Amino acid sequence: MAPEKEYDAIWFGGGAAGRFGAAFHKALGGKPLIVEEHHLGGECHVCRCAFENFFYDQASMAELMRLYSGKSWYPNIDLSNISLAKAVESYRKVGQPAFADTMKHQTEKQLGIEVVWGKGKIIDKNTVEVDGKIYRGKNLVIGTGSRPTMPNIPGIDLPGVMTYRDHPEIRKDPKKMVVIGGGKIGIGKAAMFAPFNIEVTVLEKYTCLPKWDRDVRNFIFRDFKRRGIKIYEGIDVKEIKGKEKVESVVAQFNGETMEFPCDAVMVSIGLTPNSEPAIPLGVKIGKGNEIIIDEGCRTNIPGVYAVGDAAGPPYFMAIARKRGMIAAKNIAGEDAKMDYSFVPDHIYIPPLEATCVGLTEAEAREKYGDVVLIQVPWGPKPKDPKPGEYYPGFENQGLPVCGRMHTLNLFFYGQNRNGLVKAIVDPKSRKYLGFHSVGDGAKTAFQYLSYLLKIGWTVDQMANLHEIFLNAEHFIQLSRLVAGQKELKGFAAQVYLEDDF
Ligand code: COM
Repeated sequence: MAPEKEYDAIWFGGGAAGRFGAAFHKALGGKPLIVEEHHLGGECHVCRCAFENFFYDQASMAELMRLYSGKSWYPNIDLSNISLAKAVESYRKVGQPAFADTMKHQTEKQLGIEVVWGKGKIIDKNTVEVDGKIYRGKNLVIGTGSRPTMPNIPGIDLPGVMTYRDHPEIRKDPKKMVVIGGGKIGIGKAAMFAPFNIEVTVLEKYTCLPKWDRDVRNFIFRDFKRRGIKIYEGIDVKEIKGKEKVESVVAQFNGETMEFPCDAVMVSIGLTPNSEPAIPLGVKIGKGNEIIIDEGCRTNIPGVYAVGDAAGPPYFMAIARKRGMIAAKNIAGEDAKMDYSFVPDHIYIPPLEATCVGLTEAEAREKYGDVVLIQVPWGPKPKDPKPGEYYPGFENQGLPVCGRMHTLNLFFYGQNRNGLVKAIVDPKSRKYLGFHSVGDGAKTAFQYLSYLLKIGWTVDQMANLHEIFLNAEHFIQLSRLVAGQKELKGFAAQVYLEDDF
């Protein structure tokens, strides 16, 4: 078979990494070809970020209706009509195909990148076959993504057991759901399912959100408690039971066997890179099934690169896209390297979101000793606040408030569920070490805060910025309040928020 054309690189997989890499490659003057079986943008608009964003809106709406129904001037809302199945149906009908078109249009028409559609087969490091046609590339970039990791337990194949991939496919509203795995996907899913009248229980073998700052974890788990979302940590799931479909989950907890009745199970214990298509090339594969790459996204085979989730964690769209960009630069003859420092992290917990970048307080104390916290709230909140009431003595209950449009509403009517803002500073250098937030709309700022951390931004520099009050994350004004201190101390009388979830 004669090759169709020769390309500077074949991008095997047109997900976030392949699409952005090919675009960067073309912009640098190269000739890329994307080989894609399903969708440009990968799983994004099928079941990952675009879907998550849409579903977050839906879940926030449901949660806000629940919170505000009948309060103040808000009408009483019939909450029995809230439906997860209906919410995802509209995504399937409109959102998913619309996003797919956008990606296709942007890639092929706007950017003019060649795409060959179909299931590709890697023949060798310069040759890919698609539907009997041969395509030749000087370089090959593997961007085949990842899949959910499934535990090897009885019942895992029962109908009703799903992963994030099946979430948009739900056709009937579950009543009781068990989420296996309390990482950011599991906690985010729990927070998103609960507003839809679903009783949610999270079972985590070790610790939920172990890498997150204690105060953010406390905020989330206290909020879960109030909303009736149950969490078990240190619990070992042994079996999923059911005749025709899932009926319960059996687990060992503190030496006891426990059974959790449910009609749906969401498995979220991690991701496994799809490295298999690259194995025949002889690329090195790591313990987690990832393709091993160097800082320049090169595999051990010259001219073969791996990008995105296929090359292992961190599993984050920005990292996928940046790996694509770095591979493109290196294909074009540069010597570019990935920088994994100060990568932000984010979870939707409707109607709010949690975002962080840099060190947690515990990590900062270990590394820098006495650190300064610039934080609100900085002490206990009323235990079971009634909507619309003021609680003297809890001076931090609502001000300064954290977040955007929901903040004041959540303070006044939402049982004091407005968020948390925390910056950690090294008092000697006055440089920030980490930023943490629970709020509404703060995540946008973290894209830039991660860069400020990297360049060693100080409290004094932050205090010189121009805030547009009320803003979503409050770091400018909070820093300005203390930046005048010669010896940086932060706020007086910091009182820890208790672990009371
Ligand atoms: C995520 C998909 S929206 S991509 O990164 O734009 O291709």
